[in-house]
Amino acid sequence: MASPIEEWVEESARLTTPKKIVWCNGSESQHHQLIDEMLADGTLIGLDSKTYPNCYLHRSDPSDVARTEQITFICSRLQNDAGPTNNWMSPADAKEKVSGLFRWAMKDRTMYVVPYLMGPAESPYSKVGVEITDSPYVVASMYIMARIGRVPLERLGNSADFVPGLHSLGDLSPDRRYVLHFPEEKLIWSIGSGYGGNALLGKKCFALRIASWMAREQNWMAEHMLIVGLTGPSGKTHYIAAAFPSACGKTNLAMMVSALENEGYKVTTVGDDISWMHVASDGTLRAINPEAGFFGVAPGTNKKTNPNVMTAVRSNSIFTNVGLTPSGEPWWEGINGAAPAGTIDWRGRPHMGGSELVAQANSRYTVPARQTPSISPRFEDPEGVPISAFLFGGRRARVAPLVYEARNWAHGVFVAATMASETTAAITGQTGITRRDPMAMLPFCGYNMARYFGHWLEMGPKIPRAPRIFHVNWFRKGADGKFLWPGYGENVRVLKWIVERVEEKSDAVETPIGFVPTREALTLDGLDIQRSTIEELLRVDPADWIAELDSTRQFFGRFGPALPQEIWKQHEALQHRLSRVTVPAS
Ligand code: SAT
Ligand code: MN
Repeated sequence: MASPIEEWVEESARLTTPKKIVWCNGSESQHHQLIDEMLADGTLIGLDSKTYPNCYLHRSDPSDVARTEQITFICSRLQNDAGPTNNWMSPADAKEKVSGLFRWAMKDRTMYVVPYLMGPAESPYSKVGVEITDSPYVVASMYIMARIGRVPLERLGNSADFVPGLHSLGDLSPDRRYVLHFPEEKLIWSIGSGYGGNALLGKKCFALRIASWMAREQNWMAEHMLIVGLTGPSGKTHYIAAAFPSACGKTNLAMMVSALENEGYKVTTVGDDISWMHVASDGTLRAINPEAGFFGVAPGTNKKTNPNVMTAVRSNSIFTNVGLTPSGEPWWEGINGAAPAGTIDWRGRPHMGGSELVAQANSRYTVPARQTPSISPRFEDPEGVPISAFLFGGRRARVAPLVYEARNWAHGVFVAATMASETTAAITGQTGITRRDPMAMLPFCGYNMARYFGHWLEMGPKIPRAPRIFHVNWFRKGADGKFLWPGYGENVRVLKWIVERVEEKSDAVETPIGFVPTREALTLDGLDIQRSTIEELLRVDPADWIAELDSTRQFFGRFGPALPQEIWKQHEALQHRLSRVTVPAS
């Protein structure tokens, strides 16, 4: 008798009619055979084998370079289960509309069956997915980003406990492109795109959208968070999970080189994008990184902003939509000075200088996580790492101080739910527009976000040793429009204060928005920064925060009666605390 996975493969083959089916076993030899085929047909270009051994460049269709939120749908039975911030289609409508696009889609192509495991091999928290795809580039990327082949197959056996994901490039036409999630069936359908976030179904589709739905049903948390360890001079390591919207330096923070290394503070990387967290028997919240690789934005990455990843990408990596130098090395804006003469741009054309980009703005590297020198010794720990603190942050030129601690769990959930970031020119062409992105989950929550806030509120009391909740802002600007805080490796100074708060060892002042460090509580030795700058970084301006209350009231209003009352209670309480410190205009 056919196993559930075999049955699903047969069913998918009847629909998409591939010319051949290949089961991926995760072996190096099979991976290299696939790479050789892609080198032969031009899907991949080999990079310099001395400086970038086993590294490749892929150029995507120019219309297919980023996630496409407008064609991403949650197909729950009830529209209200998707909520006001997700696109919704009924499962029946979605299947009818999109099965037509899958029909015969693999006619002249090979169908690859990619069983994959999200999470460490031996972890009770890991989960199996199976992706069917007609893109060998997707298979080679999944080889880096997840544990594929034998390991998940053995774990699965004859069980039906896997998340199926059907993917086809289709004809790559943007108007026949869909990324569909059927949360009740735990099923994913994606057609018309080969781009990472749309096509590597283990990442955003499974590990966030489907997993967030499962997590709510099963009392755990699937979050868009990096995970880092901060080891102090005593040798004790605290783990921190942090959520930021895009373009806020998440990957750089995850792989940061501590500016306090001489003082004995070292940062290690567990994950750069996603965290799955369960309450453990010792009362801690344990986090695993479900991924095995990093899929990071290349432009702006260099030896200064992220030396660890620059070392990591020197082998076994795939670069997508970056430039190619005459010596066969990858190149992107910000890597190091000007592009060498003779560099080819991301579309494969000679770069003529001027303002045309060499690398596409969302060009990427895909690299095995274990290759970063900063990788945590507990990266593969099946039990996960205990989380001491959550960090939420955004890009705010004003309003938010460098760091503050929430008053308690419920207040922390409110802080996270009001998270916002100002857009950068790269995203919209308009700068300084404040966008709310609660928990950085707006595009990734697989259900109604009002209920997601409710899930967060309910989780706190279930975690005996719950993480403390903090908000950070590396991007505050002075009157001259310049950043006040140096950022990057210096951010460790803020992490140190956070860990000392967790250990009840550092000072803070209570303000209406929460606890802000005293100037003395921040370790600033060796940093050339003026006293007035620090004061400005830590300042809480009640007038700014009162304006913020209006904006958050409007945002929460979108969720109607589904919004937990506790969120409104927190909003009122903040208003009350602010009104006590502001002198009314007479
Ligand atoms: O764009 S992706 O979803 O592939 C990656 C990311 O946004 O973190
Ligand atoms: Mn992400």
